[in-house]
Amino acid sequence: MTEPQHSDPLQCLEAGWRESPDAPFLTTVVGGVVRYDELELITRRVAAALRAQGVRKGERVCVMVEKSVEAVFLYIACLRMGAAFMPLNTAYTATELDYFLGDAEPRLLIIDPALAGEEVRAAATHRTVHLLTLDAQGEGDFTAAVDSARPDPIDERLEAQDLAALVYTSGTTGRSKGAMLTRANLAAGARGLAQAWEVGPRDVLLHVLPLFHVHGLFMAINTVLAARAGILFLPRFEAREACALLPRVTLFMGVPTHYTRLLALTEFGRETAAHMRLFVSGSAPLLAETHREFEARCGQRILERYGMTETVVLASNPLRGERKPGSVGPPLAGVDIRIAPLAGEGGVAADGETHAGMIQVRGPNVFAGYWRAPDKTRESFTQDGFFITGDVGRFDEDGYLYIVGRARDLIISGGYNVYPVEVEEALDALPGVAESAVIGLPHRDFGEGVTAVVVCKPGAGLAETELIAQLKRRLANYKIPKRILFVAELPRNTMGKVQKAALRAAYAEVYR
Ligand code: MLC
Ligand code: AMP
Repeated sequence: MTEPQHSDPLQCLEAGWRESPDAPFLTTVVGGVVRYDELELITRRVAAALRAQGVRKGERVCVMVEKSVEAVFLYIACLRMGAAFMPLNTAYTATELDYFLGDAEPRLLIIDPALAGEEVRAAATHRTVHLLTLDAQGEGDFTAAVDSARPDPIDERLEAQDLAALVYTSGTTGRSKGAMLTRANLAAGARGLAQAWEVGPRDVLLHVLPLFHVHGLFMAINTVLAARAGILFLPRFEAREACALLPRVTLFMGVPTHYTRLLALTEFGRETAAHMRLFVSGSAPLLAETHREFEARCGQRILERYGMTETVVLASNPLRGERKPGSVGPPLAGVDIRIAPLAGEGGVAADGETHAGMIQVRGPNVFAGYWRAPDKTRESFTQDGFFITGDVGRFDEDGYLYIVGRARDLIISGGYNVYPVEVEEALDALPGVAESAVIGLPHRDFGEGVTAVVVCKPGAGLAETELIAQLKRRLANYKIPKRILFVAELPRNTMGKVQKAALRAAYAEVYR
């Protein structure tokens, strides 16, 4: 195992390049290999292409592309020149993108050509953002710009507190906010995981996650860089293909949906997992029953960990100690986690366990605040500097954290966050809809299935398929309800508040 000590993600990369120049950094399934020493040259050329487009240190580069090796280079090139990488889910609609461009004011938008329709081009022009394309095969006018660029000779002066990434995350109220992650935040996350999981140059990670969220980007790529490990790169997760590739790797990082899909394959078993050193799960709760079924099937205990866009990573079950099903483990080294009493409750229980309360966190991995939203930033931190996560948890007597609920109205579907209020607003704006309530219901594949309960206006005959088709024009596809149920009225308490718990109980069996 190596001891990754660098306090900057780029230094991590360059250390790898110097110490093992011909080690493979990334291998594609069709056999392409990018060595560590090649990364230097390639990312300097990408940086030069960015500079030629007018991008300077501190400016945002908005990237809304399908997963590709070139997208990885683009991210590392931003790190190299100190531009803030701003990834967006390719599922976002033109309306959603327009908001992000207006809020972040990036210098450049690099987008998949299939997404760069008239509406998107108009939004970019109106926001005075220059647009270049990059497709899933790594082709596009951005690639043409890179091909004609000479390696950028400039070594920027980069500070730990410089902005490295702006990652948008939805709020319970209002629109998405950009979480400002510094270089120090990214380095702390990468170091923390490389150390905790003893990742080293012999490890190869099967990379199946999207590159537009912190899991696939910072936890996966940065940890590999920090440890000088390698990546076997899959453009998207397909269970059968992933299963067939497991014998070539040692590490896997996934969301619970990946694990339930692997378990659904009859061919997945001890033999396929025999070469694996570690399976990690995060981004959503892993059911204790999935944990047990997985161990029974292949003999490996999934290691569950807990993170957030605003904090990269916070807690992890131990590599060597006990991995407890249902728990996300103790805090990582250097991370403070405390449980703050919820109204009317709190304190330490007699047996050393804490009562459930709000999870608050502090540490070098915790972000610098929300982009251009000082009020929201202030509200999200306590006076003594702890970030209020919005997750409800408790510690057991061994110091293992359990996430037992959420203090915010949030659904996590297949590892993607969906804020019901956003879907409700979109539904309520449709003709014929009087009101709606959006809830998450237990779903075999996605963990929670986004579900809408709708009251129609008198005389309006609404069909589920038609409402779904209309929503698809407004919202990213993973936010679209899997089912829309019609009711005469929504259950309310005496204060007039919709009783979502009653709805969840009434419809708990919809997807079973
Ligand atoms: C896809 N679909 C989803 C969905 N993913 N619906 C609900 N929830 C999801 N997560 C829908 C699409 O809209 C589409 O519907 C249909 O499923 C098929 O789309 P697909 O693209 O073919 O899906 P698939 O490749 O099977 O995707 C499933 C998945 C993906 C599990 C591989 O969702 C995924 O990569 N999840 C990982 C998300 C992630 O990286 N989260 C990390 C966040 S960071 P239709 O109707 O349009 O056909 C974080 C911090 C931390 O949380 O701690 O990690
Ligand atoms: P995001 O804002 O997309 O980064 O999602 C972060 C949220 O995902 C956290 O606040 C948690 O609610 C949830 N999350 C991440 N990891 C886990 C986990 N292992 N178990 C339960 N929830 C998790």
